[in-house]
Amino acid sequence: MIKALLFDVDGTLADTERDGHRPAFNAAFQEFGLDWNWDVALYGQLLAVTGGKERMKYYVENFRPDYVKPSDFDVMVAALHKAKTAHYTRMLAQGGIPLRPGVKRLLQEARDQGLILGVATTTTPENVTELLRHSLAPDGPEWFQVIAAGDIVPAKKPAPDIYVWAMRQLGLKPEECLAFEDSENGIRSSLGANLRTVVTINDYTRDHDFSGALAVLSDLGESGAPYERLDPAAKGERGVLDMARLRSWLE
Ligand code: XBP
Ligand code: MG
Repeated sequence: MIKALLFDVDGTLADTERDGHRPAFNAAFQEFGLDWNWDVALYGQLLAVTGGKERMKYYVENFRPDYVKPSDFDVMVAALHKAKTAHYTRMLAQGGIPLRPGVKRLLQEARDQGLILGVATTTTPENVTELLRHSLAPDGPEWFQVIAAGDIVPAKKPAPDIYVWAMRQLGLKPEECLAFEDSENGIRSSLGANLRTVVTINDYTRDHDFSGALAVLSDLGESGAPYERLDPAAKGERGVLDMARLRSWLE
């Protein structure tokens, strides 16, 4: 009996990475006078690491042997990330990043049917509330009974911690929930928490391994713009993912 839908944020609720987080990182690097610049291709490689602070450290360690870390490097990374988050939330406030197709429709329907909504994400909490407020509804954050985000857990995705934490807050078992993800790190996290998972891909993740997904879709679909089903089980199927179809998949 499905009681809750748990959503990843970046790449799932909205396509935030290429034109949102990435330019925000670059703006922070410029602000700090660093010659770091993450183009679209490099950022795609850096997305292997979840968490902005972790991603910057990964970049220095793996792509910048020339960079000499200052003694307070961790402090600097935290300050850089704070600046990046300010740039990103300002972008959201300017209404720059829309929700992906079908997201608002499914959230509204699930809410109308009394399901619990939750967020389980690696991103910073204020990035979630600002996205929901500006791209879903002014009371968007209040649609969700739990917003599990960022540093609230010790290990970020692909570790299952964030999903386990979210379900504990809701007092729900995995079989009562359904996860929505967009990436391999994400589905490894949700499957690690024993959650059935629907995947909607994006340009950065279309070639990821989504083995174990309940379904892999181009997006959630809207009437007049149906999704394309990409997993072998029903490749080519078209449709709109609504609660009736979800329930039929879960039975
Ligand atoms: C995506 C991430 C985040 C964002 C950047 O999270 O890994 O790190 O890329 O946001 P998810 P921060 O797909 O789990 O929503 O800089 O705030 O980490
Ligand atoms: Mg994601």
